[in-house]
Amino acid sequence: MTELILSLDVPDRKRAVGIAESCAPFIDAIKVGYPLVLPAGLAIVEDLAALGLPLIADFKVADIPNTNRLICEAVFSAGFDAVIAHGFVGADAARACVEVAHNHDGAAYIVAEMSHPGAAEFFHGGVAERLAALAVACRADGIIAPATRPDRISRLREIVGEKTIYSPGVGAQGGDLDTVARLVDGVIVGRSIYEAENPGAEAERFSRIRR
Ligand code: OMP
Repeated sequence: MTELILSLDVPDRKRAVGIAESCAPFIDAIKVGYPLVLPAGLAIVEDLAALGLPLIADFKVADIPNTNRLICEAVFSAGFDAVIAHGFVGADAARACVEVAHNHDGAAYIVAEMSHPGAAEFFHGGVAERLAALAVACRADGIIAPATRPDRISRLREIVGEKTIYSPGVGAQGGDLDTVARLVDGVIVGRSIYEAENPGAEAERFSRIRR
C-alpha cells in the first residue's frame, strides 16, 4: 500500500483544520510546514491531534547540530510524529535530527533531491545519491525524493533499499500520481487537494493509491 500524505500548506488555521477534517478518512498522515505553523503557531498540533493521524513537521531543518537538536526537541515536544530535515548540512547535523526523533519514538526524513525545476542547479552530479547514502548512514527513517522525476526515485531506491521514500510533486508540480505511487511508500499532495472545490472528495480520488 502507498500512503497518501496531505500537505496542509494553508495559512488560515480554521480553514486548515476544516480541510484536514474533511480529508482525514482518505489520508494516512498530515504534513505541516511554515505556511501554517508561522501564522497558526505550534498549537495547530493540538487542533489536528483529534484526527488521530501522524503529523509530519516539514521544517527542512538545516542548521548546526546543536540548533538542529533544539529545533527538533521543540517539534517533538509539541506533539509531531516526524520531521523533515536537510542532509546537505552534513552527517553530524542530520544525525542530530535523527537522534532527537528516535528519542521521542518519532521519525526523521532527509531530503535527497527536491522536486522543483531549480533543484537541478545543485542536486546533480551525484549529490542526491550522496544525500541518500547519508540518510542511510545516519539511520534516518527515509528520504524525500521528487515525484517530478520518477527515474531519479528509482535510482535513489537502489541506495536506500527498504527505507521509506516520501515523494512530493504530484499534481500541481506535474508529477503523475499512479506512476509515482508504484515507486514510493507515500505520496505527498498539497494544492491539488486543498485548493480543490471539495478537498475531501479530491482526497478520496487520490486515495486510490492506498488500495
Ligand atoms: P504541492 O506542490 O502543493 O502538492 O505541495 C508539495 C509539498 O511538498 C509542499 O509542502 C512542498 O514544500 C513539499 N516539498 C516539495 O514540493 N518538494 C520537495 O522537494 C520537498 C518537499 C517536502 O519536503 O515536503
